[in-house]
Amino acid sequence: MFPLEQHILRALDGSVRSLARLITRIENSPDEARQIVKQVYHQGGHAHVVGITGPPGSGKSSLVTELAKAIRKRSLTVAIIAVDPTSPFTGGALLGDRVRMRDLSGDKGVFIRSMASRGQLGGLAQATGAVVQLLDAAGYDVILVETVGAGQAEVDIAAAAHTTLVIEAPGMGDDVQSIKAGILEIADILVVNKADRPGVERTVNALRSMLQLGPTGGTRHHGRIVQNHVTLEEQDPDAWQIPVHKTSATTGTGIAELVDLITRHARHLRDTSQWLEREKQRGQKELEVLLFDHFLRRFRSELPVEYEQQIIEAIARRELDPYSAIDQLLAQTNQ
Ligand SMILES: Nc1nc2c(ncn2[C@@H]2O[C@H](COP(=O)(O)OP(=O)(O)OP(=O)(O)O)[C@@H](O)[C@H]2O)c(=O)[nH]1
Ligand SMILES: [Mg+2]
Repeated sequence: MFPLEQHILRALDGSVRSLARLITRIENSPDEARQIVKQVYHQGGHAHVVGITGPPGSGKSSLVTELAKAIRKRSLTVAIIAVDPTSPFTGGALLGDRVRMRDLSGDKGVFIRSMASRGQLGGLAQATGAVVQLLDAAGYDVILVETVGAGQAEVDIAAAAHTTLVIEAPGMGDDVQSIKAGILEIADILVVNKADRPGVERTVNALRSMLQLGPTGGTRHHGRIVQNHVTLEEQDPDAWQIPVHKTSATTGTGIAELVDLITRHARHLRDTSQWLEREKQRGQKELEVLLFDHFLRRFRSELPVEYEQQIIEAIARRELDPYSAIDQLLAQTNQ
């Protein structure tokens, strides 16, 4: 086995094998993840990171596959990370994705990897963040990160992107209830996939009204959705019009236009200096995840396991409230 440094050098030099090995090590060891990111971080900063989230079965993986093909046609390289927080194993549910993404295999300009939860809280977000840094440093132009939009962790992962796509499909609950408002909040581009199916317009309209977009559309200004009540001339040029875009991953309808929208969003961020703002948001999220993990681990390493258990039991028996518990724990660890 090569030492970590060798793999890093090889991965940055284009070795897909070493890249894959490093990702496994990131997944298995937060300490190695830290070493890897420390060494590669300064080489990154070129990739356009695109998060793709939405309810199960809305067609994210199919869409990601088609997007990757369309991006390759523009002579850009693509890395795909499919994050499955619901499964502790890679494989299984992702087997279908492998079949779907088979069209992409053999293309050296595409790297595909699925990541599954290893059980620890925050662990997956942390590992995904590290993998994105590594792929960026390895030189991929576009990094597509697919997550199921089921919980906060997934939303966080998708939101740690420059551009976030929220995917919906017709017939998944006519009122688009399967999409939670919190998920819409993070969308830069709303995609109604399966446009070859009946009920597309209804879903498009439902999304528009959920966002309170109104006929002129909604805008995102410095990361916040603003309702339009001003005329086009009055509009802040920094504001981004959140498009509701129809695609079909099956027929290919709307895919090239979706790549155009993704590219246009990146250009918009750069033209309005919001790119740096997104980078700051990404940095902040990453810091929060790392700090959380760091303090939790430090805290636990300083406490006997039984002590934490005793506290938890005392809380459960209502002998101790959680806030007083924190006071006691902090007193124990001198923090
Ligand atoms: N008719 C139609 N079917 C589609 C389209 N896109 C995806 N599908 C089908 O929808 C099903 C789910 O597609 P996936 O791409 O696995 O969806 P996903 O959102 O990645 O699913 P999870 O990862 O399990 O959340 C598959 O049977 C696809 O073939 C589309 O545009 N039109
Ligand atoms: Mg999928």
